Amino acid sequence: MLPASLASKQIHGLPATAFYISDFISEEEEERILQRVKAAPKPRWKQLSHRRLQTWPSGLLHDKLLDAPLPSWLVEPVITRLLSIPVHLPTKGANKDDQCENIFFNSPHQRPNHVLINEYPPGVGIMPHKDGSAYHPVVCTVSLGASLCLNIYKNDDSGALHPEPVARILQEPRSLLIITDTIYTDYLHGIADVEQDVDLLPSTVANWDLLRSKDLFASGQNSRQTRVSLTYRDVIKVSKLGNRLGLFKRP
Ligand SMILES: O=C(O)CCC(=O)C(=O)O
Repeated sequence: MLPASLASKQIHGLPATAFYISDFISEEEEERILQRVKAAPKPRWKQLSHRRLQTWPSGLLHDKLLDAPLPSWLVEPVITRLLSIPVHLPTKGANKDDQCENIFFNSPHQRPNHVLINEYPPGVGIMPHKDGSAYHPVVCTVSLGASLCLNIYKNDDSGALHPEPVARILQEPRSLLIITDTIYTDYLHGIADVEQDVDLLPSTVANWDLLRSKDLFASGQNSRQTRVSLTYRDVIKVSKLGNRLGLFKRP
């Protein structure tokens, strides 16, 4: 069941602003998307040292995306559903259009146009990083297959990374995490290279109250299994060249 607005799903106790919806897609939808990810032809995968990833519709060139549609299995149900959720509940007397603004209402294309698919086997994470200025500062992550913790980091005054995360967000399979505003622009995020997330407690997991299956983490531990993430973003600069050459048709 989708929330009436994102406001009820805000992760409090974090820098502004992050939202977590534990049951964003169903088990059937999760399975269908995982099948499409697995069915992608081998050249779609970019193999990094421990992790592999797919980039849809294509990688960026000098921070620019060649205009091309996303495949329908990345649009339905995720983008349609995402755009259907207003950020705030309507307030009495407000203009109707203002009441229904979703999280992409002020992004250049009013919707995500780019998806990264990352696959993390147990023990594999991603270094702390910022997503950077090629994207409008909203990133929406759908998690598939398994749970893990996303760590949030801050640079100290000299610009060096403070090694201890300032917060942790536990992402369950089928959940949606939205990161925007200061937490997007001023903080870094990363995933530790561990086989187990430990010390999981209401006091150490920022989104504990919003979790679907707190009981699964009652031992304070999460044994990692292979987790796939879909990260949706709006790339600011889009080149129409791909369209003019007729290079891309919706797969
Ligand atoms: O898999 C995730 O949740 C994070 C992915 C990520 O940090 C990225 O794509 O930049």
